Amino acid sequence: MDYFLTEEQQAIQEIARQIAEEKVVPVREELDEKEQFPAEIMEICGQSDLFGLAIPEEYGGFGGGVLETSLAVEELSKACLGVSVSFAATGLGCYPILLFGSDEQKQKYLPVLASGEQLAAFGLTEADAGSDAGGIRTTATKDGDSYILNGTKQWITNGGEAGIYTIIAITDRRKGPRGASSFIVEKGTPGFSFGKKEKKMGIRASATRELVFEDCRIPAENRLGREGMGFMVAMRTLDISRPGIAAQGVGVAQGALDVAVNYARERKQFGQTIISFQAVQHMLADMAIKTEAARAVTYSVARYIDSGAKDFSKMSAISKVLGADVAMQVTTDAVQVLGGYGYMREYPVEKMMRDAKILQIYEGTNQIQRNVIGAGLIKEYAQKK
Ligand code: COS
Repeated sequence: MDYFLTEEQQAIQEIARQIAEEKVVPVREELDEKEQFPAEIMEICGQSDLFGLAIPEEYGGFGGGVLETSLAVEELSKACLGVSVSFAATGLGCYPILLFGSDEQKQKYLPVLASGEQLAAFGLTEADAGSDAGGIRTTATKDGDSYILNGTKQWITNGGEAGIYTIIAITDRRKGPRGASSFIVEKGTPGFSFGKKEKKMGIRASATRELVFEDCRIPAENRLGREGMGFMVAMRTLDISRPGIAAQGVGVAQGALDVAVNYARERKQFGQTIISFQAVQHMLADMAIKTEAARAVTYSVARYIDSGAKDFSKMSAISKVLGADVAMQVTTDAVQVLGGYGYMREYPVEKMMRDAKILQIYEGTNQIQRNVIGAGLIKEYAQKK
């Protein structure tokens, strides 16, 4: 299927595919088993300029957008979601700076993120504020030319590994979500520490930690946008990053489909390869239908955002739901096609199935996405009247 990618976009795909096949596939099982952060692979992604794909050229990036990032994420995800999310989380942490940073903030932080010298992370979620992102309690109290941060962020991807963190904290509790603001916090700032690494069902190569702020003083110039814009910063960041989750879904689904088709071509039962049975062919066909549909929607939404569209919350959520659900269904079916072998660690599909589950949960559960889609429908149909 030709998606009319430019030569540059095809080159990005090829670079990411090569890293995935040569550097990720050989170690993915070990990274998963040992829960080991893929630091060397992140360095290779940096050397290959993949971290700068969505960063403008004037700040040391490639000047692409959501589509270029999605292409790289998809290729890495075919091999290992734990690796691809470690890569993609830097993009998530970077978007608040890209979208709302001043020129000085962009000059200071984007070049080191584009080169991969530093990784980034995004800190919104707290123990009591997951889906209800407006319920965060971490505070940022103004004190002269500084803000003092107190509170704990939970389940932060790249926590401890990243050098640069974009954090949402409350500056005025009385105003609810309108009282939140966004800040850049650097690793090593006194009063900023990390909790233990979480033990997870899947994406075990990625690092998930608490971010702990105890009277952590940061310069007021680290605030992104105006006071009170923090919830909007978070929502806009998630709107633009969610097609990346869809791309993770497309990648892991394709990876699982590849394993399932190749296995079915080799595995013999009742004197013939199991792919010759219509029951198996139909399963593989359904897996292919879903994967291709999710890919088409992901690329379309990415292109729509890159075209300069202003209101893309609904389409972004649609791509995320579809990509995540397809990934869960296709990886589960891949395990089924491989039968008992699929359930064993000797084949990669059981890991793919464990990894895929998070896609329906993080960056907004698929239930929250449906709320966003529903709100979008209500708004659109009200405007049509
Ligand atoms: N872009 C810009 N502004 C947005 C927005 C968006 N996509 N979504 C909401 N807002 C604004 C609203 O317009 C509203 O502004 P006003 O107060 O000026 O009217 C404000 O933000 C609050 O919006 P709303 O009332 O819709 O907020 P809710 O508390 O109902 O929450 C959801 C909305 C559930 C969509 C939000 O909390 C959410 O996305 N939750 C999931 C969080 C998530 O993805 N977590 C993953 C962790 S990060 S990896």
